Amino acid sequence: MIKLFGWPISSAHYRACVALDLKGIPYESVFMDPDRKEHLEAKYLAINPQGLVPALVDDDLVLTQTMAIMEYLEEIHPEPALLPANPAARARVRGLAEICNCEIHPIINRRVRLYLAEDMGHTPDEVSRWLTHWYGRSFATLEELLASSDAKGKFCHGDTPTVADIFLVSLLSAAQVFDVDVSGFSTLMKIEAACLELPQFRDKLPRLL
Ligand SMILES: N[C@@H](CCC(=O)N[C@@H](CS)C(=O)NCC(=O)O)C(=O)O
Repeated sequence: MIKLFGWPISSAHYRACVALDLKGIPYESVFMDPDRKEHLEAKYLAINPQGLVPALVDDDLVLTQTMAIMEYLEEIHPEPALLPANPAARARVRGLAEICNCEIHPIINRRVRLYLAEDMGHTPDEVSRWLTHWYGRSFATLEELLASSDAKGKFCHGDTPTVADIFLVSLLSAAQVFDVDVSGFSTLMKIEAACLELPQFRDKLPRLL
């Protein structure tokens, strides 16, 4: 059976869980404790030298990075599709997902927050300003792109969930854990609400754990 290394409040582990659950692929989560730095111990670094979660392990196969994991799942298990069939639509969906994956997550990540606080001596208020600023910039872009798009339906693209929704909900959920006010992004909020009607999105939501 597939093993998914992570921890319950990890937004990236959540993304892999939602993709696996939407596709109905069985797996087992192997949780580590980030406060005890288990993800930086030799045992896990042998699996993922980056020291980030999730890592998907299936016998000899080891995959890291949630976008790569989702693309792999899409190829081996195409239904239900998490990417539209049309190439232009696929690129649009990937572009929306990458705003979360490349422009938000790397700079609000745990190790960045810890570096700001512990190595650079920033106060909790300053770290909070950092998070609010960078979430706000990218959520404002996403709000604009989605609110003005004819391609948006109930979800980011049409009326079925795609990788864009999985990335969006994972980062909205993390923002709310950090008390970043996201209530002004009404289109994003509506998409999140539509996603959370589905048990695959709702059941492992980081903020509920
Ligand atoms: N782009 C990566 C991000 C992975 C990532 O940053 N995971 C976080 C947890 S949500 C992590 O492992 N953080 C550990 C740390 O910052 O020390 C992906 O999507 O898989």
